[in-house]
Amino acid sequence: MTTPAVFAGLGPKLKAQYTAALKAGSLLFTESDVVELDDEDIGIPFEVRYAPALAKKPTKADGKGTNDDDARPADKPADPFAPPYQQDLFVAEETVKEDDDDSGESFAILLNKFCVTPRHFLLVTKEFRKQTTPLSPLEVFTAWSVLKQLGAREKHLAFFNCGDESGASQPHKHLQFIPISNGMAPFDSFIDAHKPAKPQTPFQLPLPYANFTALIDPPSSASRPDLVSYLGQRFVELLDLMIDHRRRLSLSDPAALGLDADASEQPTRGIRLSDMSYNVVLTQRYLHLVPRRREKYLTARSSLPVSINSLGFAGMVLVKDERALDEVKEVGVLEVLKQVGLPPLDIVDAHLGED
Ligand code: B4P
Repeated sequence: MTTPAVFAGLGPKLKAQYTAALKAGSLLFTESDVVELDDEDIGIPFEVRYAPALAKKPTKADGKGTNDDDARPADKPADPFAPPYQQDLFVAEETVKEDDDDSGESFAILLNKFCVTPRHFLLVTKEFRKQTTPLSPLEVFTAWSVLKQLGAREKHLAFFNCGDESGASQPHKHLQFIPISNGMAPFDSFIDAHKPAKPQTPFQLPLPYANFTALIDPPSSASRPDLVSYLGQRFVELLDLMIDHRRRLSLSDPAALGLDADASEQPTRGIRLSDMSYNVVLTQRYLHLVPRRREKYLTARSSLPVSINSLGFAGMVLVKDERALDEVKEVGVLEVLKQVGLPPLDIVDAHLGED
């Protein structure tokens, strides 16, 4: 018996629900302009999306906590990803199991209420789980299966903002998905050009900030339990590298982590995975993880700092202010990403590529 596909028939459901929600006014689509900013040195075709209307949206820093707190009636729960779901935004729900003996994990797919790209949607856990917990093997598998299914018609990219400095504003566990308009994410070619000879080895791309990538290339005959375990393992390899990098950085450059120089005497002090901020980008072909130093790029001229989430590290930066846009154009996207990421370590690089 073949295992049924995860979220079967999702593409047409997403399209129909998005059209209905937009028409009903349940979803707020914000217009934006995209400026291409190819980096001449490394050749990544970065995209900067300028959405001035978003500047008026309340943020965590305004003490609003969630995106639609202002509009929330007193009796509505503060967690927008908890059931009962807003019907117009609800697309599907499913309990995904590793095998028949597994009780599985239940997920819902919801449209993003505040999107700047059409059909931006979220995969949320039905039970409340903290956004600061790492992705489970079944969560990586479910996200990858959704990408694979949708990719047959339209390529998508998934992302996970984890931790206070990652750009996350909602504490309920969620991954997000956006369609890739031309079928190629900005980092695809760069990753292809730097992939190691042994595809099973995670690697660091030559960028001015720490980053870790694992290629996804499971055997075509892999069973579902094998796939869950394979994808979970690929993600854990990246987490391991991030933890190792942080430990080494606490010795060599504690200030980069906001630590006192004394911290170098106790390199493991205070390191808890749930305290670490990082971004994850997932495509059908790779997982890319970037540890974070801070959420916002502080601009010199604009009063609006530029908040960077995982999409920044997928090569897509969002700005809400014209002066910030000019400044990003002037300094280049890599400089922005460098400031909000952590320094790369040669020593970690040396470990990558070993068996
Ligand atoms: P988080 O992980 O908490 O944070 P985020 O994506 O960075 O979004 P944020 O809310 O900080 O928005 P921002 O102004 O920076 O994600 C929560 C997600 O849930 C968001 O997508 C949010 O919109 C959505 N949401 C909140 N309340 C909801 C509700 N009641 N029902 C359903 N969904 C709800 O950015 C604005 C938007 O632009 C975000 O969606 C962001 O992901 C997206 N974006 C950022 N950079 C982009 C880029 N370069 N290209 C395209 N889109 C981009």
